[in-house]
Amino acid sequence: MLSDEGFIPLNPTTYSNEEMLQRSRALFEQMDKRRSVREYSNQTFPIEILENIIKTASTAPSGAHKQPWTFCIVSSDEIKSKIREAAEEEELENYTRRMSDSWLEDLKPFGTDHIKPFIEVAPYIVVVMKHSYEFGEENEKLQNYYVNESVGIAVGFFLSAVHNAGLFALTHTPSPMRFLKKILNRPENETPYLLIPVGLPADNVQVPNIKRKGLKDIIERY
Ligand code: IYR
Repeated sequence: MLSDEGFIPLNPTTYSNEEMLQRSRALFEQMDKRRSVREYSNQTFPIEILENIIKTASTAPSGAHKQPWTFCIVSSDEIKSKIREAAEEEELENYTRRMSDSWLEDLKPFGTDHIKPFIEVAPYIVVVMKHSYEFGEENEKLQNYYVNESVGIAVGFFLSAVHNAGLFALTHTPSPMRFLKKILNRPENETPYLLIPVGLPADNVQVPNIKRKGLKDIIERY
């Protein structure tokens, strides 16, 4: 939503170089501790925390500021079970037929298979929907722009906010994800983008022993 006033002053908060150095380092050190988690405790947490996280996600920039996203929060055990059953059906097909040998080989270090208990165990499942277009007042179709980029950025903000809150998540894509639209009864302009369990890790969870690329592997200077 754009304000009626057209343009308003930015009133930016700015910092000295030293402060920027410290702040940038502190955020990196915090984000470097983020890990995807595949095994959850069933311990729940106040939904207001998740709402704050979703408000943070929705501060992301988007094409023409259309904010082409919906974050569906699933806490109903019945709906989680339906989602798990349908997701495992697709994943069984993926692991046994659709994924190439090299893909399966690439996934070996992560120990994944088609069984997805986290969908039922995590207290909340957030299904992120992208809006390919919107409906206007007279049900006419209104265009959205750079929808994949916009929703991807919003999910990045979401994952950072989850980590900042001291919670854990997994970006899960039980593809094809059409079943999510059906189970959640979403309108025709929405397409499932990601399924994200959010919660606390199960006791003594282990994570894959992976390293992140260093600067020299991700930066080119010109
Ligand atoms: N969606 C499947 C397979 C999978 C694919 C990739 I690429 C991953 O990084 C992890 C898993 C699953 O969730 O098991």
